[in-house]
Amino acid sequence: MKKLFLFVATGILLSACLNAGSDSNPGSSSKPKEIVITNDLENARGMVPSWLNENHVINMSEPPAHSGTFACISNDTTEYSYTYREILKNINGKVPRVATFSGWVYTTVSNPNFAIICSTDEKGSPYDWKAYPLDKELSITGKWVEFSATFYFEDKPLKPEHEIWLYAWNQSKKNVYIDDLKITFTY
Ligand SMILES: [Ca+2]
Repeated sequence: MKKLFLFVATGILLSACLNAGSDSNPGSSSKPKEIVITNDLENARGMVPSWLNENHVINMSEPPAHSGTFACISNDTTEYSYTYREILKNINGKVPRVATFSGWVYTTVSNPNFAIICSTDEKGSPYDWKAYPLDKELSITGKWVEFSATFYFEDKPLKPEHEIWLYAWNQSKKNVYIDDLKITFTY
């Protein structure tokens, strides 16, 4: 019994030392496993760094925005939503394994042809393109509902120089709004 206790105690001590060693290693600051970026669109018109298409963010009255007074409209003239765009190395030293784009969506037509897009560019040329359709989930009109689209990059590994784009693509021609966006990069 004594031997077992000693073995367990040594194991705990060893793992504690290893943790302390990696944490205190200068130059490799402990990076978070997740980076979360939120945007309620209230300041979009003032140009938020890394975000594009701020002219698709409008002052809402009917329907009201999900938060505050601003949300993003998409329809036949503004197919592409307010968009997050950034070079991966500007977000974190590592490339993400997973990216999740979530938020709130309001559709005026049931089951719209509407998808969340995650694309990556290499030196200005398309590298990868992924779509997460939301048409089946958006069966109810006239109501804000939560959405979440997760993208995995194992199949085509990313490089720090790649530029990532995250946005909604509305091909339904009818009004679909999004608000309170949240991007989570997992490393
Ligand atoms: Ca808002």
